[in-house]
Amino acid sequence: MCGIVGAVAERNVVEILLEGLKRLEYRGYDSAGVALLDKEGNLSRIRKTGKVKNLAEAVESESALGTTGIAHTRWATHGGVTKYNAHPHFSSSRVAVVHNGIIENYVPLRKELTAKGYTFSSDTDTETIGHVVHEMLKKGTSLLEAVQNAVKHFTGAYGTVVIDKESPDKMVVARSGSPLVIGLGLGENFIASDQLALLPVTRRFIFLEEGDVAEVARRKVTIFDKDGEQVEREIIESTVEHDAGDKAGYRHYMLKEIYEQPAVIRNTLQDRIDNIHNADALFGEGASSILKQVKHVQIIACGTSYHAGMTARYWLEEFANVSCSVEIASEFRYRKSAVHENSLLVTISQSGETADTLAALRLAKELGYMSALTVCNVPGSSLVRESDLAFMTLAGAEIGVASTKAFTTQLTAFLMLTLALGKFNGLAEKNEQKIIDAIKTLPSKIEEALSTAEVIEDLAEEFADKHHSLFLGRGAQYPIAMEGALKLKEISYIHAEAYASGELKHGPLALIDEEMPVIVVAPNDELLEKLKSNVEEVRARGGIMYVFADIDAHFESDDTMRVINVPHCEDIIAPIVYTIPLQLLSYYVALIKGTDVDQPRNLAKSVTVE
Ligand code: F1P
Repeated sequence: MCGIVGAVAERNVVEILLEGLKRLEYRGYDSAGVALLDKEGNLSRIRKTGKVKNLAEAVESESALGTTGIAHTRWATHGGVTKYNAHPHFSSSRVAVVHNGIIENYVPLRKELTAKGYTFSSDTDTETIGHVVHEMLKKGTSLLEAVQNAVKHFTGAYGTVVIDKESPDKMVVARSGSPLVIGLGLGENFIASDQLALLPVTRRFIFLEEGDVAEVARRKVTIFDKDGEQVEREIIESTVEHDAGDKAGYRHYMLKEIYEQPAVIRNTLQDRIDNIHNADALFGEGASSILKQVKHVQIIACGTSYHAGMTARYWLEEFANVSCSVEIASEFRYRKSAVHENSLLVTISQSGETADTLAALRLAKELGYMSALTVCNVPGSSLVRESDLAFMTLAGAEIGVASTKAFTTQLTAFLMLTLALGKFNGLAEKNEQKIIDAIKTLPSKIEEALSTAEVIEDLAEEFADKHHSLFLGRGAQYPIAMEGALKLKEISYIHAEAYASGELKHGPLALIDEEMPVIVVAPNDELLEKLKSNVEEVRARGGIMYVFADIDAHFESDDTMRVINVPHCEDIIAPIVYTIPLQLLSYYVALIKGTDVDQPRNLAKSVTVE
């Protein structure tokens, strides 16, 4: 969470910082700020609540200038959304700091620092960083040494950048738990919490590792590892394409990303689906010999990615004959779990930086999983770097906070993992071919599913005044119902719950009335008759239903039920196809409600704090 950008240059860095913040706004957008040092060592600061554009207006009207600068877009953890809690934070008018993460011991630190005469002007944990560094500087050390000493006092997670008025041509940065990447320029250098921020100025990056502290000057970058040893880190040439400014004519990034799904699934499949037996090419070197031995798959993820894992479980157990458990990362990491024999840990994440998922991966390494695979959309992200194997979803940058194309490409990845594991666990060639043929129809089936948009836009009106809703599905469509409910919650702020429809009579039926729309996911599969009985249970209690159904499922619209036809497809790909109309539903309801579709309140795209 929170976006960080910093620069040291000969030129004025203000535009670089603002452009970087705009590109990072998906990480948090409740307030933003910038601190600048000019060549004479004058330190200035501008902070604004609200989006980066508010800050940009203020920066322009004040004609701000600086050759060294740090900037931040905030997702509040400690302290409300006010100008005073916005970063950068100062210690006196000497040290400025931006921070991503949580300093967990900030309460005792605050007490100690107050006793030493420091005054606090915010409610944040971050402000302690500036004061501790300042305290170290008073002992006559360099900024680098001051930060190296200061970090010894912090527990929790931080990606932090510090500048000091007395050393105007450098930044010192430290990483522990929150990602930071150094961007290398010619006679100028940069820092950011995500390479996307720096793509307009460089493509050469150094990804800092856990415990690294680095001094970033105009012409020199010096990195020290967690033991204080000077180290060389690899310089990586980025291949990431990203133009955050481009909505390609769509009103929102989310809509653009929904419509990109046929193309990005095609990308994700290309060169892979016809090469499914070459596990090393798909999942990384050594994958074949690892997958051969897998007896159990443990999937760990959060949010939408967790729903991808829940869906994958149905496929892995049914078609690959491998037992599978799925758990939310924040639960897994804090309980004692038993490790199955020959168990493969699979993390799923669009960002590759989700703090809980990363912590779960690190824990799993200690617990003795045979190997760790990540299904991820961001090359070079922490999860990719720290996993043994990686399957890269090729969804391209996803800017809308509510995940759409990242989710369906994750599901596509799991269909391929199912085939790869199936090969070693008795999946018959004939069935394998049937699955491959079905997977290949995905892009065109999704195109057809997108044609439901007009009908859905029309029925979205009926949701605008509702406060609650219920999503129902069975089998592999149960997690899709969960994902549909999550999308509606995230962007329209309508309370939405999902149930496996067999559970209806165990409680949720009590909620049914005409104010509670019930959304049913109804492909024409072997569970259809069971689902139809559940639909009747809702109808008998006066519920209003919206049924997303295969035409051959023979549902008919009437006073209490509106049927939306979804194109017929093979059962195995139905969870992906039925996701599309549910994404569209949440989008059009949000549009009518006038919410901020791409940046819904209180959320962020990359959840780098636990
Ligand atoms: C997990 C997640 C996303 C969601 C939102 C917040 O992220 O819950 O699914 O859309 O952006 O984070 P990740 O682990 O998949 O990056």
